[in-house]
Amino acid sequence: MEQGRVIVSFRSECLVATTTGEMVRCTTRRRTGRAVCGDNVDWSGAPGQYVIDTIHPRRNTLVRTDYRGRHKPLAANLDQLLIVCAAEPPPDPRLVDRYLVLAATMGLRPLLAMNKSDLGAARLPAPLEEASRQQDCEIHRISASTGDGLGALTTCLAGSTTLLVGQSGVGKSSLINALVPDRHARTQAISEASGQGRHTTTETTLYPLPAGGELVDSPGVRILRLGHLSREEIESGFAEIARRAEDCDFRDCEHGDEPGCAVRSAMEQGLIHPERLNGFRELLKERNYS
Ligand SMILES: Nc1nc2c(ncn2[C@@H]2O[C@H](COP(=O)(O)OP(=O)(O)O)[C@@H](O)[C@H]2O)c(=O)[nH]1
Ligand SMILES: [Mg+2]
Ligand SMILES: [Zn+2]
Repeated sequence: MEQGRVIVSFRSECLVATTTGEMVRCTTRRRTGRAVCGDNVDWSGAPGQYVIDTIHPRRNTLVRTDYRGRHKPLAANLDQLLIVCAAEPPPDPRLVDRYLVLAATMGLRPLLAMNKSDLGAARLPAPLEEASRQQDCEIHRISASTGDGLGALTTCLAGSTTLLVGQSGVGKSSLINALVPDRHARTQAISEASGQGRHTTTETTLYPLPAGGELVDSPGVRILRLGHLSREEIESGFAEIARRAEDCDFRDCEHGDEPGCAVRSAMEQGLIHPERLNGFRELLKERNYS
């Protein structure tokens, strides 16, 4: 039996990076369950018939929730969340708030990359700047086109498994291409080894980085449904609100027009950004109580 790391998974099959850097195609058995990108596994068998014997316990799991509220695991064992923004398309603070909640609930260290620095020094919207300060989110100004700032970012990614997220058009694909020099060859090798053809490009995939660490690209997380989260989980992405909510008169205060709301009064004193509070309340309302 040997150890390995799952690079990409399909229905009952997955590609495993072996300890010697090869890639093998393995089948999962019903009793071991389905492996996902980032799983640490034991595998064995003869060429062409490799199987996953064990999926090691997951430190955390990235889950996609569909419109019916069903959960599907996409990736496991992540350390960091790299939120990619750009001057164009302009950042959406509400979306970033959601990513920060995702990071906090999964126990991921959040990082923010402001891409396209070659187009000029873009100012972060105030609520976004506030969000990154409150959630200890390091900001990197980078350009996937010119390579500006990629050295410092590479150092930040080394030794960790980092999930890449961000709205369409901010330069995620360009950034992966810049950070993973053999990406094209890898994608082809993955397609060949999997026998799935171009289909693989839509699957959550793990890329080893030359300077250490791994990047996880997951097209599936671009729609972030957070309706299944508890109030406490949502609060974990809003440190400045959670701290003051303890002093509200009502335990289930929604920080609207309730009397004795400490959060509202903190906002009126300029201690909480109104857009952060709006974003928080929006997420509270989105919760489904099923
Ligand atoms: N000027 C500039 N354009 C960039 C940069 N990175 C990406 N782009 C462009 O932004 C567009 C979207 O990039 P893409 O990587 O496809 O974004 P994705 O949708 O997040 O994967 C493309 O036209 C890229 O050439 C950058 O650092 N500077
Ligand atoms: Mg892309
Ligand atoms: Zn309140």
